[in-house]
Amino acid sequence: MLTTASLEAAGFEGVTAASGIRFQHRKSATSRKHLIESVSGGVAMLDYDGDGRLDLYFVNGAVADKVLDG
Ligand SMILES: [Ca+2]
Repeated sequence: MLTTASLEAAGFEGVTAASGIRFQHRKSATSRKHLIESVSGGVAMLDYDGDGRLDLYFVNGAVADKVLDG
């Protein structure tokens, strides 16, 4: 299991708080196991605005019934 201590020992440094990122992944897994429930989150890094610096695009989960109902 990865811990903060083991990551720091491997040379990684936590910079999330200092970067201002406030993302928390939320999923809404149900017993129906719709794809969007079980594979719901992720992040993409791309230069969306063409300024030469990577931008982050986060995707979160959703309750499938709300999505299916429109
Ligand atoms: Ca950019």
